Amino acid sequence: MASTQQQRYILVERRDDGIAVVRINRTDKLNAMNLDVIAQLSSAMDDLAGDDTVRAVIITGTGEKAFSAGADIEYMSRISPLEAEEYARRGHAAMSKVENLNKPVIAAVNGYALGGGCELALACDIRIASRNAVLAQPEVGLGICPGWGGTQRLARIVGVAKAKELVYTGRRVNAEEALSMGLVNRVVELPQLMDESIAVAREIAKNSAIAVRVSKMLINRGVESDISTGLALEVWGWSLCFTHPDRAERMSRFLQKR
Ligand code: DAK
Repeated sequence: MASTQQQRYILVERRDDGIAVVRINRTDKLNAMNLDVIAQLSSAMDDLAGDDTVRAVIITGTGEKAFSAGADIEYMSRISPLEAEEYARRGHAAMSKVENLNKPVIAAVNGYALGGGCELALACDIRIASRNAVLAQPEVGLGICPGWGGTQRLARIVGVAKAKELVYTGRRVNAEEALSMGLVNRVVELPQLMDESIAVAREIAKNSAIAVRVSKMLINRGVESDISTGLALEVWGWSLCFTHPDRAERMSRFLQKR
């Protein structure tokens, strides 16, 4: 299979506060995701899933211009149908690993998040955007539909009507508009983006990791289910928290006013 030479396209920084920062590192192509980027992102998610010292993950792009300009158009322009299938399969797997990682993932959207870049942000739990962020699903202009979850996750996050408008037109939205439609959770100035993302990650990290993990699983599975199934899952997830010493320790800490 055609593939660019192996470079470190994904940089993982494990901080001593339990937060890991994952950076897409392909600045010269505005962090566009070729097969190597996808493969390295996928393997980074596997590593982080197995690391209990990491309590929250932040994904961002290197540089000040782009979170990710999407799938690699140059690569897509020259691949065979079989390579396209592999690209699709691996891309979906990577996005699902982000979405279902056993700890929360924050997208720090530092500029363009287009096509697959927007879809990567959508797979994250929380999106914090810098003022210069631009988000869009421009795929239909390239003769393809969104393919890494954009037709599914976008509608679940902003609602069907807005998702249809964004996907059919491919229109770019700025950070403020993205905020107004719930596409991003908050907007900050670019120099504050990492501090703000780390602050949110720290707020998460001070809570019980098992309780946060169960909550993520319940919300993710719940939005795919009818309400009674989701509520039944919640009963089991809630009860599961009682198997972990964190619950007893944290409740007695409260009762003893520690
Ligand atoms: N792919 C490859 N290269 C890209 C790129 C991309 N998506 N975006 C930018 N680049 C490259 C440019 O070609 C240029 O490379 P050089 O010419 O310097 O070698 C470099 O990055 C800088 O870009 P520009 O010179 O264009 O920079 P500007 O500031 O002038 O413009 C821009 C920035 C973001 C407005 C522009 O670069 C742009 O429109 N880029 C394309 C954005 C886009 O349309 N993105 C959506 C791609 S489609 C799939 C599932 C999902 C998908 C695909 C497959 N499967 C299921 C298999 C997803 C599809 C997409 O994401």
